[in-house]
Amino acid sequence: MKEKVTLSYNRSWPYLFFWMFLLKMTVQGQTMDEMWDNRASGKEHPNIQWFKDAKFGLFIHWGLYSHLGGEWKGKRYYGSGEWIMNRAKIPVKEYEVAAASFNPTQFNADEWAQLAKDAGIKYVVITAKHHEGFAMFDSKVSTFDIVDATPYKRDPMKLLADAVRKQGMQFGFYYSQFQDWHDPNGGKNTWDFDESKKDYQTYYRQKAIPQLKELMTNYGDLGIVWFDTPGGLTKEQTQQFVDSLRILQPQSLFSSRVGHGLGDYRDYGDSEMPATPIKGAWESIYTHNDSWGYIKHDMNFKTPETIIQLLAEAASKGGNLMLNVGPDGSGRIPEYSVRFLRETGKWLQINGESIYGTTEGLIPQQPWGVTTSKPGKQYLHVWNRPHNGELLIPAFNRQVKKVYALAGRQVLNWHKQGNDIRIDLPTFPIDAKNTVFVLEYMGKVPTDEKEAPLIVSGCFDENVLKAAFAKTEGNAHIENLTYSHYYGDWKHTTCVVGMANGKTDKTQFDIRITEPGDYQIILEYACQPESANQEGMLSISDQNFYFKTLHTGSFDKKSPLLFIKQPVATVAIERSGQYILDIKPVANGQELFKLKAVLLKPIN
Ligand code: FHN
Repeated sequence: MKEKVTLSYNRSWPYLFFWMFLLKMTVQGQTMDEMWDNRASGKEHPNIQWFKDAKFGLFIHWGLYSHLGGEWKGKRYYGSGEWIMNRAKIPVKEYEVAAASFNPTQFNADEWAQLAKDAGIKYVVITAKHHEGFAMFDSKVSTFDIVDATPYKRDPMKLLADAVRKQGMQFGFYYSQFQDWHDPNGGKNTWDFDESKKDYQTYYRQKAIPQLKELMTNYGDLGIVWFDTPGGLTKEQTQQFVDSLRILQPQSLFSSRVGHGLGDYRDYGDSEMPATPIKGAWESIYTHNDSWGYIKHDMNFKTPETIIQLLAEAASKGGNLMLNVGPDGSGRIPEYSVRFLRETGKWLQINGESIYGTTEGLIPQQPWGVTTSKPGKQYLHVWNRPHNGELLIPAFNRQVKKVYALAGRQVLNWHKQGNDIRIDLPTFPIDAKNTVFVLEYMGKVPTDEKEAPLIVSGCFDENVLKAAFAKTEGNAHIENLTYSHYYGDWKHTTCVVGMANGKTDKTQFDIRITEPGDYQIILEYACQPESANQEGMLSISDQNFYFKTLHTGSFDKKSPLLFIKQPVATVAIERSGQYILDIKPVANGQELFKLKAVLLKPIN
């Protein structure tokens, strides 16, 4: 998509836009990486520490779209309910009519803030204006807002900002700075307005900036201003845009989607978790069901266990989780969001020490779970209990002082075996969501231990070697594939791709098998039609195993990427120790497959 941008100097905005001349330019079509700009400025914001410590945020998508609930003229829409105006191509005039019956009388700011508090949330970010262009606050810039255009007539943002701060949490606004489907000059409404005739600068000058100024002036201290889907500005213009807003609230953090690498912290793609630890402040954002905005027929909610494990995973990689809820048009948060958030809060009440204020774990991801750190402590988040009740901390060459359960502080026996630590676990329910143990130690843990081999153990039903941890040769390389099921419900899968040449291309996993025995080896992959029916070879422990690829489907961003789990070998491992498992095409041909993982299952 091409965006035509006309820049014009305006005397009334001297420090905003130093555009001295009438200038015309074209901004190249946006890629997804630009829409989801995840680059931060690299300069540490003086107020970043609260954000780094917070770990758990609540995202709220609430707008006029919530009133429609994913349905328009009797048709149900799936995925991204906040995009209904765009997807149903609802003309501005018709969309405006919906506001006349939007009356969220059930909205109770104190209840929302109490829920966030109970859930263990540390910051709340709500959509003040989404792409639909409707302001959920009292704006003097446009009458298309909740006070002027609806029977509700009050400003819920004011009430929520106060209630959230009263509970001791940080408060922030989401603002769609470029896409505005209501404004003739705003980005991306192509069904009412001719994109080539738009003057984005007029839109920024007349709507986005004045509204952002309202938000940054009338609602107290904002912890965050969460920009989204940047567009229509060059880097210099974005810098001026940022500078003009920073003056109002220098302590506010700006999300990376302000664009051009000028944010204060990194936001990953929607529902994306980085595969490995990341330095600097960052956040993963996830929907609770399959949509950001309320959809009445979307009941696919993530369970408390999934939320807790996502939270621990983000913390183990050094980042935050901001989980979204989509309240309905009456102002109620969906019941499952309420319940599952409270469940998460109960877990955090006991285990919060292992999440808040932590930094990335120093022990690489294990078959049992992940770790988070505080000085002299490793928090061991155990998701999978080893069958023999002995937790292996591989190659931990530090002086261990003490190991105990975080809940109840029960001290545990442990012993050293070579460089490994082996901890005797107490019994805990097999379905526990995340049981945390604390390992206290002396001395520094060098970060190069992250290079340690992946553990494969006979004490778990399944050991997953993820593509992100593979070493690749030749044309083989690691790629993050992004696709959606419905619409905007993005999925991200890291795969090894590009293995096509039998002589040069290879994927290798360095593993350490801790229990000898028989293992079944399974390849998890997606395979396009042209890749199917090719021969590949897997080698381990001086044995070669041949297999043929099976067709699963084509890769296309707009549909599910289907993965098959294909058993390809049974192997006897005589001794515990280090092994290399590699996979390559037998001959030259098409890409062998998109390899997501290799699974090793002990055979008892
Ligand atoms: O288009 C929006 C979408 O509706 C939602 O607000 C998400 C949240 O990160 N941001 C945009 C797409 O990435």
